[in-house]
Amino acid sequence: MSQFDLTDDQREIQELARRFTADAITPHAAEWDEKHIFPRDVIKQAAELGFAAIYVSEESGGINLGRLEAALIMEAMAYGCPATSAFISIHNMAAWMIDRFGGAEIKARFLPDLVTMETMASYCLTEPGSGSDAAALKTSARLDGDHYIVSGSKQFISGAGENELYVTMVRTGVEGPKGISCLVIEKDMPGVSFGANERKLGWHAQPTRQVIFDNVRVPVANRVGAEGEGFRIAMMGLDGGRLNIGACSLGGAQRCLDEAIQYTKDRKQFGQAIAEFQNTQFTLADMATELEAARALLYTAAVKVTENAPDKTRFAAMAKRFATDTGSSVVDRALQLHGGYGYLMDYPIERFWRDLRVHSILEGTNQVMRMIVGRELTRQ
Ligand code: FAD
Ligand code: 2MC
Repeated sequence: MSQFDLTDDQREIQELARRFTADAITPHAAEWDEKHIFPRDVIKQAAELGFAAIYVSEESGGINLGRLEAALIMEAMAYGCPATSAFISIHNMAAWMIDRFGGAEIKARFLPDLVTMETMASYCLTEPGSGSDAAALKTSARLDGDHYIVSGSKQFISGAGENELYVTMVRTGVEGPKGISCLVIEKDMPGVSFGANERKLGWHAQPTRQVIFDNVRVPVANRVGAEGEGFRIAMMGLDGGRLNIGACSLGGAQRCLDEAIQYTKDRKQFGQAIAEFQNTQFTLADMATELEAARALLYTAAVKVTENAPDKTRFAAMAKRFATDTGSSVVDRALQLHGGYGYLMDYPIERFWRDLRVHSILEGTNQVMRMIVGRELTRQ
């Protein structure tokens, strides 16, 4: 078996995710987008397949698969709706952080409901004043007996207002990364409130809001990992999240490539199918080639994260940068091949174009991805 062959088990999980997408996601995704519907029930159905806890351990109720399997699932679901797939990815990232770094008590309290998606989780790192420079975050958590008093706000939080749990990076100590800890904050704790649902270019199928903490009393028992470990935990979560976001771009771009092939075979101009023009064929050829290259890099990076390879963070960053930029570029060309029809909401391309655009920004901008790669390449 070559390094890039999928095993029978991997093909099976991919097939399961594709069938689920075809049945439960693809037929409804345009409506979710247009009407800004958050499809909570369909997302819960994904949990029945184990997709809410893909790399959570079996002891905690997860399906304990690797990051390549997770990427295959995210890619398959994004073929129908990148926004929904990405939402499920973020939940997976938060659940994994609790399972991997939480103590027995916090795991027993939160994971059973996270695994079934009875409760859903957000990941809260970004603040109004700290996006790329995440270690500059200011949300404070001051120790008061067996509670922290948390004050501050988190910006652009996916799932905010809908989700029950907020895996939140807060400052418990000194400035910089070493003073950061990770707390699970519950929606119904007094002092938690939410901003308005942001009006966005894409990702309409899930809400994005500010989360505001006003002297919220959070039990010390809700801390994940030790004090000061929060930044490392957050970054390790993102190693996997970035793979998944890249996979969401691959899935969305594959859908648009398939749509473009069909469309150009059907559409006639100058007395022939536009697929017969050499420009069309060369464009499709480049789209397919670049997508396969991005997929190969992403799968390689996923295996490295599963294996905890020393260069996993660099590979996850390279793969996220390349897959998201390639994905958007492929979708843009698919739109061009559809002519004016590509610009209409009657066809799915414009939705993917809008949904994929944000993948180059969130979970670390593609400039930050270059910074991570460049720093490691030039480190002494
Ligand atoms: P800035 O950091 O202000 O960056 C602005 C520009 O400057 C960018 O182009 C950036 O690349 C560039 N830049 C910054 N620093 C450098 C540098 N050193 N070198 C070169 N260029 C640089 N965050 C969460 O924590 N949880 C979520 O669930 C979440 N969901 C999101 C959902 C949506 C729809 C969006 C839009 C964002 C979400 N985010 C979330 C936030 C996201 O991660 C940030 O937007 C992102 O990290 C960038 O931060 P910023 O927007 O503050 O931009
Ligand atoms: N795994 C483990 N540890 C890591 C790590 C990783 N991937 N990345 C960094 N660390 C450690 C690092 O080793 C260091 O520890 P030590 O001093 O003990 O060696 C510590 O964390 C600080 O790291 P840096 O010195 O690299 O920190 P710096 O502040 O210079 O830069 C940077 C970090 C820019 C990489 C980080 O701030 C970053 O990723 N910024 C982008 C923010 C981001 O991705 N936001 C996404 C929000 S979530 C979202 O958008 C969603 C949609 C959910």
